Amino acid sequence: DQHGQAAVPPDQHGPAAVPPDQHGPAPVPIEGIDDRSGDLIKQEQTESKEEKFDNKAYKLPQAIYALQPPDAPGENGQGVSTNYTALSMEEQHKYDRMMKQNAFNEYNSLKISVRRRLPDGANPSCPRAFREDLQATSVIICFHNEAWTVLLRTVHSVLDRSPSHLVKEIILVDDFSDLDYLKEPLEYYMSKLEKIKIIRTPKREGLIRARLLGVDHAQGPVLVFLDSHVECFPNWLEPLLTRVKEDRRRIVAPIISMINSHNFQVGRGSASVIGIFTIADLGFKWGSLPDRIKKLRKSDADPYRTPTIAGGLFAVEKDYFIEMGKYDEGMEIWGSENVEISLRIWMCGGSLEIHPCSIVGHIFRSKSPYNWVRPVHLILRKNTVRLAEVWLDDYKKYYYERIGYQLGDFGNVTERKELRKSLQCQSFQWYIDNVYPEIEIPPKSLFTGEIRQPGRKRCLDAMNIHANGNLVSMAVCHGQLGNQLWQFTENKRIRTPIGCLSYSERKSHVIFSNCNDRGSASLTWSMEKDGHVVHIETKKCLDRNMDSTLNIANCSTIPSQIWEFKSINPS
Ligand code: UD2
Ligand code: MN
Repeated sequence: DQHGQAAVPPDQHGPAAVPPDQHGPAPVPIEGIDDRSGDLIKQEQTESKEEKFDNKAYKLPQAIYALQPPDAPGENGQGVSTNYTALSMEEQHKYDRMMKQNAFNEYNSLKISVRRRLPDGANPSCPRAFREDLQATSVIICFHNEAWTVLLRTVHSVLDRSPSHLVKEIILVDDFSDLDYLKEPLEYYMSKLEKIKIIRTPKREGLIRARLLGVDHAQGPVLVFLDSHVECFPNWLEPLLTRVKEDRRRIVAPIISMINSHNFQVGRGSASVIGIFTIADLGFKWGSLPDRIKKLRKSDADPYRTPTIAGGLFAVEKDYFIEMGKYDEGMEIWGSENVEISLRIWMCGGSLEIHPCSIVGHIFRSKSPYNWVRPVHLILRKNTVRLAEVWLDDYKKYYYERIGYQLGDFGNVTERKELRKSLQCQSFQWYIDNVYPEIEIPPKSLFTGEIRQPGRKRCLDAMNIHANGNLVSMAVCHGQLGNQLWQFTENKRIRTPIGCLSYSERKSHVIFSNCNDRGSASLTWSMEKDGHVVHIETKKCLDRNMDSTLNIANCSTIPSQIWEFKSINPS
C-alpha cells in the first residue's frame, strides 16, 4: 500500500463494531445538511449575501451546528449506516459519487452532526487539569477538495474541545480545491465562527507547501497541524502543549485513532505503537513499542519517544519549526515530508514523541481520492529521493537499488544539504544507533538489473502482479527497468521491490511469494556463471515454458534454461 495513504495503525481498540447496514439506526434528519454537501448551489441569486446564504440553497447555519441529543446518529463516536438497496436510484448515484470523490462514505457522514461529541477516551492515569502557562496555538489545516461535513466536523471538534485561550486561530489552507461549496459557502459559514482564517493557494501546491503558506500567516507561538478529516477528543490539546512548553525542541504527536471510512465510528487508538520506516522504500510505517521504550515509562500517562511521526497531526513551537528548516519545499503533493522532518529533528538535536493522553481520530482510507497532477509514482519517487539525498548518507543505496538507480528529476537539494550542515546535524548512523536500533537493514544486493534470455530479447517481467501467488512470466525487453528490474540479494533471493521468486509445487510454476517468508527454502536461488539459475532446494534449473511462464526442470544446456544477467550501472 504505497500509493498515497497513511497505513492504518495496527491494534486499534475501537468500540464494538456497528451492526451491519440493514440494521442501522434510522437517520434523524438534521436540517439542511443534505443539501449542503450534496447538491449545492445552482440557483439564480438576486438577494443580498446574508439572504442568499440563509436561504434554502445553502441552509446555513444555526440548525446545523446546534448540538444534537446524545442519541442522535453518530454521537459519542458511534457509527452510522445506510441501507443502500432501499435508496432511490438518484440517492444511490449520490452515494456512489460521494464515495468515489472522497474514498470515504460521505453519504453516511451527512447523517452525523458536524458537532457530534466524543467521549473522554484517554486512559484513567491521564491528567484532566493542566498548567496555566501553556502557549496559544495556530491550528493549521490544509485541504484539497475535502468533503463539507467532514471539514466542518474537523473545525468544530477543535473549537469545541480546546480551551478557548489556547486556540489563537484556525488557519484553513485551501490547496486549490475546485469544489464550489469550498469557496463562498465555506467563507460564509466560517465567518459565523470565531478565529477562522481561510487562505488559498494560487495553484495546486501539495500539502507540504500548503502547510508552509499557513505557517507564514500564523500568529500563535505554537503550531498544531491537522489533516482536514479528523476529530479531536476531549483534552487532546493540553498534553501536547505541556510537552512543548517543557522543552521547545520537541515535536509532539497525539495518538491517532481510526475513524472508520465507511460508518464513521471513532476508535480510541492504541498507545502501544510507534512510528517507524523501512530502509528499502523509506516509507512511514507503524511499529510496536519496543521494550527499551516501554521500560522508560513509569505510567500509562507518560509520553514516549518515536523514531518517526505519521506526519499529519503534531504540535511544534513555531520559532523552532522555522529554525529547523520547516519542510523541504521541493517536495510535492504528498509523501516523505513526515519521514524527512522526523530524521531532521532527531539528527539535529530535537526529539519526537507520542502523547498517550492526547487522542485525535483520523479517517484512514485505503486509497487517495484526489488528482495528483502528475503520475503518482513520479511524485513519490521525487520526494523520496530528496529525502534520501539529504538525510540517508550511504544508506540511500538500499532505496536506490530498489528503484534501479533511476532517480529521475528530483530538483535541487543544495539548500537542504546546507541546512543540515548549518544545524550541525548527526549522521544517519547516529540516528540508527541512538533512535532506531531496531531498524532492519535489507540484505545486500549482489546483482541489480535485467534477467534476459540471450537471442530471444525476452526479459523476466513482474507485469505489475508481483503479489503473493501470481505466476511469473516473461515479456519483450523494454530497457526501462520498471517491472523488468530484479535484484539478487545476499540471502539468495531473486526479487522485485514487492515479491520474491519461488517455486510452487502445487501450481507447478514459478510464482511470486512474500519475501519475508523467512524459513522458506523455496525462495532461494543461485545465479551461475554458465547462465543457469538454480533453485537451491530442488537443485533444478529455472526454465521458460512455451507460454512464457516459468518452471523448474532438470538442469541441461537447452536455451530455455540459459539466462543473461544484464547489470545496471549506478550513476
Ligand atoms: C499521512 C498524514 C498526512 C501526510 C502524509 C504524508 C496522518 C494522519 N496523515 O497521510 O498528513 O503527512 O501522510 O505526506 O498522519 N492535501 C492537500 N493538498 C494535496 C494533497 C493533500 O492539501 O495536494 C491535504 C489533504 O486534504 C489532507 C492532508 O493534506 O488534509 C493530508 O493528506 P491525506 O489525508 O491524503 O494524507 P494521509 O492521511 O493519507
Ligand atoms: Mn489524512
